[in-house]
Amino acid sequence: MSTSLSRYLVEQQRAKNHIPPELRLLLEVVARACKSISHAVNKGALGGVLGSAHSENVQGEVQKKLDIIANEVLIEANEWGGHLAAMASEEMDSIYLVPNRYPQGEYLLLFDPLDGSSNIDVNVSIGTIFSVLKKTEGSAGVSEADFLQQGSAQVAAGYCVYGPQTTLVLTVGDGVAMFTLDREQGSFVLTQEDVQIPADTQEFAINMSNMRHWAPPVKQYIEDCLAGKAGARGKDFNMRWVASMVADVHRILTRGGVFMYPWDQREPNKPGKLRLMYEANPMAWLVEQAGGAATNGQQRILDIQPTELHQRVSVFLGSKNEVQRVTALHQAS
Ligand code: P6P
Repeated sequence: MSTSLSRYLVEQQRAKNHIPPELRLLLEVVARACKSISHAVNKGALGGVLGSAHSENVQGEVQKKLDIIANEVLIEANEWGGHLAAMASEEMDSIYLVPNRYPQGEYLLLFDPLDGSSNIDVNVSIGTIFSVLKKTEGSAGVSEADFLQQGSAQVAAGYCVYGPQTTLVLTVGDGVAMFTLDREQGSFVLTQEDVQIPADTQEFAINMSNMRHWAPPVKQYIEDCLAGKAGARGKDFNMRWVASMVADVHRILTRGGVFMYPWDQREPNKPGKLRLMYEANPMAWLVEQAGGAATNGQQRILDIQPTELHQRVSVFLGSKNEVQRVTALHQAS
């Protein structure tokens, strides 16, 4: 008898008293929204959903039609349920308060509705990343300040990768579980539990075209990897770069590896490209829950105290021993 996402969450709530009913409901709604997004993504050109929306998001990036569709699906699915106080999205400048016509809840939902959207039009895996926080106890109303919590305060985090399979990957603090969408039943089915990332790896993920812009510790780490068996590492390395964080992180959760998006001198005032609140934090928690590590080169990502909703961060995550090695190179520089 296969285990559905709903049954897994009920067991997490009942057997382990791990998640309250409101959080279980929220996660089931997010999963349903991801199913709808998967359906829209899978239509591709047949659904008229490819290409640019000819608008820009808060990051100044041109939005794809599917970026906006995915954002709207998540807002509409989650605003009426009574479990949320507000939402935040890569695609929206400010937080989205649950309209007064609906009951307010205690949870805050943050998401990148469709990460990797440069891959949409070329049919390469993309995904939805989400993070759940609780509103500050007793605070009246809700503001952006309620969202500015360390990643260690997350109560749930996950992503849904829209690839050859549509797979939802989730943690509520009790390890990482993977659920594959059974399109005939229309439900997510548990296909892996207690995901573990090997502590060592021979595979790194970074956009090598930026090498001349990196800081010395990153250059040193990658040069050692490229030197292979004859070099300091004494082993050969392979490289992967999908340019879709969800796809690269899914590979690392599945077989190990190290993912890096470091600071570079092209935009020296930006700590990195990826966003802390709805990309790095949820991925960092998932990776740590699977026995891996995640730092910004200096400190644990989950310990970073946010100051802005859309702030960016350098990211080094994956196989623990590799993350520790590249982090030690930064700390020694
Ligand atoms: P580059 C996608 O746009 C994204 O935010 C991540 O999903 C991905 O890892 C990264 O940017 C790719 O960046 O500079 O290689 O295109």
